[in-house]
Amino acid sequence: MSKPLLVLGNKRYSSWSLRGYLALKFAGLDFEQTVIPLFQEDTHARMKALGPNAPARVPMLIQGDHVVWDTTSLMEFAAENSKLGDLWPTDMFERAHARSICAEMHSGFVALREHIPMNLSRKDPYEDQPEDVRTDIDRILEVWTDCRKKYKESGPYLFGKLSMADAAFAPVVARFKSRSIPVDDISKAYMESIWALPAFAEWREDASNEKWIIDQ
Ligand SMILES: N[C@@H](CCC(=O)N[C@@H](CS)C(=O)NCC(=O)O)C(=O)O
Repeated sequence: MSKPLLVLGNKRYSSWSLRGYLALKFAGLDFEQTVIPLFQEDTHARMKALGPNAPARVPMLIQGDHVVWDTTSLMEFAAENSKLGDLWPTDMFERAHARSICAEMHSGFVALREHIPMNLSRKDPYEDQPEDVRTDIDRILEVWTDCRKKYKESGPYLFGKLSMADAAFAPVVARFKSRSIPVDDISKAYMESIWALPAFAEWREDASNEKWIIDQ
């Protein structure tokens, strides 16, 4: 069978694409990749043209006539097919905890997304902190420190061992680092562990070589 194709948005900006990419990398799956630049006149048409059921959103994974889309299902697909062991905690309640924080990430943090979008080229501190953004930041730090305190014995990631929850929160690490968001020591150490992941470093390298700059 040929390798699946992972369709991504610009690596500098597309936080959902980063999650999908890390999910496949964490699972040790082999794939080809292509980037469809966002915010272009033909962006949606190019996405829709990729196959039956192709959504006008990235990431999506295409294998023959099959399309897997929306990051949550991509993460589940990667975890089910992982060549590198379990990517959800094996304990039922820890697994539910991991899925809960991924679901919270997927459906929430609207103010953070709007005010501090991922932009891997930015290096300026975020000065303005409206209350809804502060609330989102505080909640994320609470999620991280709670996980790290509970699961620190088994490793440096949210659930000790690397899991899909780390893929879900990696773009937040990028946002906090690029905009110098003040964080507690536990969160800082967690952020450094994620930043140092080889797959994330590769992604940043690719992002820095992209030619597309989006002003907004
Ligand atoms: N719920 C989707 C969200 C995907 C999404 O919004 N992706 C953005 C890029 S980060 C996109 O495709 N935008 C295309 C557009 O709006 O034109 C997921 O989890 O994958």
